[in-house]
Amino acid sequence: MSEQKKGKVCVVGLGYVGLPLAVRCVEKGYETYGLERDENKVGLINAGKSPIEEKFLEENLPKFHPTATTDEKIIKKCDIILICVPTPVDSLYVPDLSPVISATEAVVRNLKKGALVVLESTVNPGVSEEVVKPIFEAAGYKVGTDVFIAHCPERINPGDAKWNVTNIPRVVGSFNAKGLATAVAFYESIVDGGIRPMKSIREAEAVKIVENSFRDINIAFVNELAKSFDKLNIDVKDVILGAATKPFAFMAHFPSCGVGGHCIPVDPYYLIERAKKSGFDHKFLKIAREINNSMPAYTVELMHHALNSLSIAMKGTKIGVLGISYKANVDDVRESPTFKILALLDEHGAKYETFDPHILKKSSIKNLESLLKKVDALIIATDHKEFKEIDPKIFKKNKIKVIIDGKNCLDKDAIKKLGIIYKGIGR
Ligand code: SAJ
Repeated sequence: MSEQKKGKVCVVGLGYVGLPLAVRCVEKGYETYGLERDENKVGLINAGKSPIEEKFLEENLPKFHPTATTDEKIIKKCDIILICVPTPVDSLYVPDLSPVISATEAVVRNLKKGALVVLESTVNPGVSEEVVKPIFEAAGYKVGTDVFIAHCPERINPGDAKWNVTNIPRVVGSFNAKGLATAVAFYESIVDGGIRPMKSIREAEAVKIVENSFRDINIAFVNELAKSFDKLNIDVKDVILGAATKPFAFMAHFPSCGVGGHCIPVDPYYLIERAKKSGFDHKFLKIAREINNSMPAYTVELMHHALNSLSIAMKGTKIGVLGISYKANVDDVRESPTFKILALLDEHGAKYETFDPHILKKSSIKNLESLLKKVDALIIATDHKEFKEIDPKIFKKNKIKVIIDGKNCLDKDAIKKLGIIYKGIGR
């Protein structure tokens, strides 16, 4: 799209997905607004400060910040609306589309005729057709002429130094050729990676679910291997790294204390639930979810057995849990396995302290040294850089008796040489 033809953009939801997208639109010359319900975030963003600890945002937001507002009427001015709201699951893993529905309703209330509305939130195949489109039609809009609806699944990878909103290839689907062409042209104007038009909006919705389910089942595969190899006394990490020397047809994933985040543990449930409505049972996806959901308990059991081998009960023992974030070097706690680990430690009557340098507010102790002084055993729940750099001698100095390395990120041999019981996940 050339400069003069560029319309005004409104990004609905300025979180991990929407904010980098809005920043990129500003950088590419679009008059860009952000509709965000959190007033604090709005204030920070308008002051050019990132509410999220993220390298891309901290570097680019000060230079290219959108105009953020809590007022949905801003949509009336805009030709391109990008919906980037969360699509969580509830405690029974049933998908919750309410954020998508309320965002769509806000767009309908303020629609500028002829606008392009793109849903970036991850949804199961069918949501654009069965949920989003009817809301526009119920308001009397003709989809494909009064409004163009497309789906371009988000692919933000928090904490990734290489891949970000500027260069990650995207897929786009729509309800008709004009909607598709408009959406493809828009994304080609802001993304340096390729844009693949999909056969229909359903295929575009399915892509994201498939790519994240692919990751979830591969993680479940190595988590099951870890449990098996613990019994066979095989170091699963060494085996995976060995298998990864094969330059084709193998993609390394690694076992851990659990699968967290807003994507991987959530997205498969969208397909499981929708396929069930059409009479198909995704056994394999469900087994993978069960295996990954079992890892926090497996981790706590490893601690239980290790303490018992020293004739120490879990009850009353002080255990330090290092890491609250679901993923290394980010400050995101969504679906973090740490919360399940803490609940299980509670059930065992263990006393615990937590420390995460990226999430100090939720840490019960605000620095590593103070925590090490107070506990007898450790669970590493997040492989933050700060934890991987700890000199194992510090554990010895603080009389740590057991370390369960939930991310297989510490030096097993160095720790064992110091006479500390070390157990990883599958090593
Ligand atoms: N995890 C493992 N073993 C692995 C990889 C991850 O246990 O081999 C755990 C992590 O510790 C974390 C969870 O799984 O708790 C998710 O990790 P992730 O690296 O997949 O991080 P996410 O949730 O940020 O996933 C994003 C996804 N991006 C999008 O959905 C757009 C995902 O598609 C990417 O594949 C992933 O980043 C990535 O590749 O890093």
